[in-house]
Amino acid sequence: MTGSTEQASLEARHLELCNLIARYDHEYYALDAPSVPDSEYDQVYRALQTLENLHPTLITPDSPTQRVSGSATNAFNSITHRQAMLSLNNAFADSELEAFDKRIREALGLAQVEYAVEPKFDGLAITLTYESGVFTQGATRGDGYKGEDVTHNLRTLRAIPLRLNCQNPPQLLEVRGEVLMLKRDFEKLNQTQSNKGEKQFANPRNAAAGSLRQLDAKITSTRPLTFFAYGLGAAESVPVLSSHSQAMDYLTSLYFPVSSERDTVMGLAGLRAYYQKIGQARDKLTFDIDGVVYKVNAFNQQNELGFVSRAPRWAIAHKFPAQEALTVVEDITVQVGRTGAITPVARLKPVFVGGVTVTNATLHNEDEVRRKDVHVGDTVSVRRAGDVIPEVVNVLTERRPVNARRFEMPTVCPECGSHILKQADEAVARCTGGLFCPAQRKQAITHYASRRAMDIEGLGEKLVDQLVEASLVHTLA
Ligand code: IWH
Repeated sequence: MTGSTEQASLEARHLELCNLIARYDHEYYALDAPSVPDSEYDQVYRALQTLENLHPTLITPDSPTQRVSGSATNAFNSITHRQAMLSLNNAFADSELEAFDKRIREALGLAQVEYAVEPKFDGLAITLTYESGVFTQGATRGDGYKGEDVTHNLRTLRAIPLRLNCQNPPQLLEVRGEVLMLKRDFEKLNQTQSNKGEKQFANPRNAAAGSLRQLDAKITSTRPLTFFAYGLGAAESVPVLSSHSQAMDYLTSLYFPVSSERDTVMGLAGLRAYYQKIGQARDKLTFDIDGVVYKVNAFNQQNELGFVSRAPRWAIAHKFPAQEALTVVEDITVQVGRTGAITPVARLKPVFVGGVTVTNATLHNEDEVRRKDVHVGDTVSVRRAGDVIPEVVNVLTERRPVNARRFEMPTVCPECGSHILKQADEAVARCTGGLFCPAQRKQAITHYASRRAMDIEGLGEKLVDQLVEASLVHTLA
């Protein structure tokens, strides 16, 4: 081969590897359906690295190996958005939803309107700029008009294409979406942070925000962030798109992840059914959401409706009950479990969270009380997700009153007076009373009689409590 044909075939091989990795990233992050195991992905990635090491002139700025850039900066530059990133009006009650639909039907003079519907990600709104198909800039929403330049950090997210998957790319395309951390990745990150003796994040949103606002993109690249697109900003020479759902299909074709829960529905009844459906699926989703978003689907109808002050008249965010709220710890007591495990419990000033009024939150064990540094009198953030026992997420130490009281683990069981012992290899302390302890006895009997054990009809918690308290039952036999 002559020099130039050899160069051409190396370039072709380079492009082939880059495109293959871009496709694998899309399958993994956008479709949630990788076509190859991670080991194969790794092998292709290493092949690309080897090729670039042998022939550094092949390296392009949008090669997957170039996601992490050189050195750290000391500040983020301010960026003015080409098109403002406006906020959405919120609806909390069904009556507000009804009013939204009514306003729209009356303004459009229609009996029923088609809506595009999607979960509202609880992440950070960003905008991505692509010029001639190449990712050139990424910024936070900021105040909606000006945001911060976080391009270097966003480049490290494999969910964000460095080049649009498209033959004739638009001259300009702004993609709006949300950076977030999946719940399982957040749990893992907190575990690693704790192993390294570093700070814990309160929730996936805070973890995503902290990771995105790192001055060193190398740190961001180690954080498991992902991205979902939900709209377009400024656009030049894009194909004709006549609805939000078409725009989302277009973004998918370019390799952007868009929510797989997105849908279109007809009228108020469709909105209500979708709200119910996503509300029920909320805890099973892999990411946190704080509601659902409804948009009039047809762009010509959106244009007819226009804006009121700073928000579109054609869209609304229908919120779910918050899963976290602030309240005060009025006391810390302990509960005795079926096997004697002593669990510290925060007694709270009643607070409405996750759709119910919560008065207790588990503190798990003594180590956890120390780690979270919970005192009686503290203002704490409490989380209740689904049917899981409410828990204290963190303490707002700056609000700690001077007379706050430190929790001391009792040395004797509050139920039976037996010694409480903590085995060196266990996190939990236990009451040593065994079935002599009425708390343990009640739970042992209830457990024995329960559906999944002996299934003794009628012998539930209430009856067992009465039998034990009246000293009528001392042993299972
Ligand atoms: C070694 N992953 O980020 C290794 N299978 O198509 C390589 C890649 C990944 C892990 C570990 C967890 C994750 C996999 C794919 C695509 C992108 C990606 C894939």
